[in-house]
Amino acid sequence: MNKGIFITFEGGEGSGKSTQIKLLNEYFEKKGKSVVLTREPGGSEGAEEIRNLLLKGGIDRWDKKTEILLFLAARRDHLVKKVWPALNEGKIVLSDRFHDSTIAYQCFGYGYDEAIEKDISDLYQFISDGFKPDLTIVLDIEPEKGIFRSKSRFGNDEQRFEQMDLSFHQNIRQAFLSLAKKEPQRFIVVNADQSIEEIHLELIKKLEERLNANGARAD
Ligand code: T5A
Repeated sequence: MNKGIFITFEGGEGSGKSTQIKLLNEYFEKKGKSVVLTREPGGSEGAEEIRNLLLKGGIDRWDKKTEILLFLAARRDHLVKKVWPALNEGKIVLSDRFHDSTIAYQCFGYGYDEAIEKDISDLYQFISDGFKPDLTIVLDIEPEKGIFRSKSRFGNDEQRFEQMDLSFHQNIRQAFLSLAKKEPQRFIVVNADQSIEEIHLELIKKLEERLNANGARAD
């Protein structure tokens, strides 16, 4: 099991995850690596259907617990149908968001809730048997700047979470930073308030150092 490398990207809205994933994909492909790009919510056929339910519509479309169950159902389908098969074939899987987003958004976004955190942790164990990413890259940027970038894009109708107020997004930023502090061996934090090229270079440098240290060289 898990001969490949599973790398997840996390961060607030518009922090540049999709942009950096594409650049990292090109970087790995130049080295002859076989890479799978994916995202959450979504990534598999069934999970993409659930994505539409989650990201479109008004803020109050779902109550808190229904929302969590939908994210976790989508994650299970994504793991079973796409992530685990690719890892078993020795591929590098790059995912735009994964379970840390559920902890940050559903557990800290609306204000920290200890009971919800415990429930999310139990549900995650149920759907994943404790499986975790090998590495998680957090693109860190002030929420105002990220949301501005995200909203300037044309034709994006998946804005359910972007409509939340600023304190929601500030809670999320702090949540990602504290998750990174708790698990420094899994997380890499990159300053996302730089040019696209500068972020890419910082990311590659930190990633290579970490992969070498973990004995999982990517060259
Ligand atoms: N969610 C998700 C949960 O609540 N719980 C969960 O468990 C999960 C998995 C996903 C939403 O669902 C929530 C979180 C999200 O609200 P999404 O559409 O996938 O929705 O939203 P995001 O992941 O936030 O994706 P975005 O596309 O909005 O942001 P990205 O991918 O971080 O940013 P990117 O690369 O698309 O860039 C945004 C814009 O900025 C430009 C790009 O060209 C683009 O126009 N840009 C830069 N501009 C200047 N300088 C830079 N360095 C730039 N980098 C990119």
